[in-house]
Amino acid sequence: MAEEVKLFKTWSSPYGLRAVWALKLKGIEYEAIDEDLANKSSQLLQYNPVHKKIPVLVHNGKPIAESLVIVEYIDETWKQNPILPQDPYERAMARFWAKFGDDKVLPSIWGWFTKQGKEQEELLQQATENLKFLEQQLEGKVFFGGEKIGLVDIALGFLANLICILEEVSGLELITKEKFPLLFGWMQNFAAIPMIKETFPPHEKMIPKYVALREKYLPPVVPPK
Ligand SMILES: N[C@@H](CCC(=O)N[C@@H](CS)C(=O)NCC(=O)O)C(=O)O
Repeated sequence: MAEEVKLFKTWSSPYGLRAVWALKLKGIEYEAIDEDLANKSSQLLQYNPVHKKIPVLVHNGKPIAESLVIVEYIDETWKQNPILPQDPYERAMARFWAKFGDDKVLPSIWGWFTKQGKEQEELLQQATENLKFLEQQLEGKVFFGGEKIGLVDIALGFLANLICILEEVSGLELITKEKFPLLFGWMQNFAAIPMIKETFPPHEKMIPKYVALREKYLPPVVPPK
């Protein structure tokens, strides 16, 4: 029986990209359905009634939500090109660092991008501390997964696309070659993989999107009296 694989995503979502990368790594054909999150489809609401978010993978009619859950499902369903390590301890560590990306790295970077003044300085400190942990994880490795990309690379891959956009829009620097040589090199290596590069949302569309997002979240500037 032909497999039915559908992926509900958006053109720009870093979470959606995780599922795209996992499917591509496995060589699985799928139908991509780009959602308008301002006007969610009834199918999305039916498939992910709990969070009402993308991505959702639908495999032979069965929906799976949450990007990291989807990536693990893909890895367990199609065995070629493993994403998670075989060793139980290494698997646990990969899950730990992937979760660290969502729990700590992403919120601190988002805060740094959308705040100003003292609050922003504090978030920069938090983000720097988190990024230092990632830098340590890359010692002696090309990718977080070693010689090949794995779960942590897929979980954090959004950094390779998004950081330069956040830096350009804010006019600030976050991940420089001087401060984070290994992470900087990893971003370049990851972004250079043809299968990854071709999926990155276009820079010229991302810039206005993130300019608008920053304006939405930044507090209004009060003119001095
Ligand atoms: N933890 C979720 C986060 C997914 C997520 O935040 N998706 C956003 C798009 S980037 C979304 O669908 N937002 C719609 C909403 O919040 O209404 C995952 O890893 O899949």
